[in-house]
Amino acid sequence: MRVLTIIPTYNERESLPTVVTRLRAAVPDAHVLITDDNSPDGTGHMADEISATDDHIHVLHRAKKEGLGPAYIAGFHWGLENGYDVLVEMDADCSHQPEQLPLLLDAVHNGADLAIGSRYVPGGRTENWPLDRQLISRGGNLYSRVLLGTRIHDITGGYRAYKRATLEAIDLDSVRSRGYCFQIDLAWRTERLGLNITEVPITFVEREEGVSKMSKNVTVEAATSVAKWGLAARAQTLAAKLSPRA
Ligand SMILES: Nc1nc2c(ncn2[C@@H]2O[C@H](COP(=O)(O)OP(=O)(O)OP(=O)(O)O)[C@@H](O)[C@H]2O)c(=O)[nH]1
Ligand SMILES: [Mg+2]
Repeated sequence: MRVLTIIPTYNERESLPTVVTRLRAAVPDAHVLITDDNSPDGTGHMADEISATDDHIHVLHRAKKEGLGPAYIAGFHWGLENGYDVLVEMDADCSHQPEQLPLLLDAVHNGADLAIGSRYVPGGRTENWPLDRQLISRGGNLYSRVLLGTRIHDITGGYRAYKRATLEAIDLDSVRSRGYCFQIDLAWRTERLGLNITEVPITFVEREEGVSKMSKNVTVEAATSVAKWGLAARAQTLAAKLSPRA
């Protein structure tokens, strides 16, 4: 399996060297793609320097900050074009511990079309996460369960491994989500395609360096998008029930 781990970055100078070093040590065969949105703190330049010393590390420079969604979509296209079999999502701030990546890759190896590193299945947990963040995260998952009827416990989680065929089955260019609802969007598309989703327990660790990109806009986007998708799905189910049978 050729594995590509995509790490989106925006102002992650303090965290980037650590996450890359830990990842290269944990899974030496995996390639890494740093997808930087022209970070004002020079993360993109730092990524170029790191990549110049290691042929497993690649950099995708994007013109401006557009959110997590477009950065990942660009990374997925790059990975698919370059022939990778598994495409991994990982945050730059070490909240997703690189040492746990083999757990996700094992799940894919054992048949998962999408493996999600989950905080909310038995064995999964968070470490040093402030109560307000825990509540937002738990609330987001509950909200998604109620409105979408999803069976996924950690649908907002961003530590994932996608089989290439899963991303090929999703119309990536139709994805409009920019912030964290991007994670919900893709997981739900995968679930609705009837593909195999496995949740693997992980320990999510609060970032130690750098600044959060969590914002009110991101939360509002997620709340309204999930409500919209839930209503659209219900309308579709109703229309199917009402339509005359052949
Ligand atoms: N390329 C790109 N990366 C982004 C953007 N927004 C966030 N990221 C990256 O996405 C990952 C997740 O963002 P975080 O700021 O860690 O979000 P969070 O985990 O909810 O917030 P913290 O709890 O404070 O860490 C990090 O690697 C960020 O650098 C963006 O607009 N563009
Ligand atoms: Mg983080």
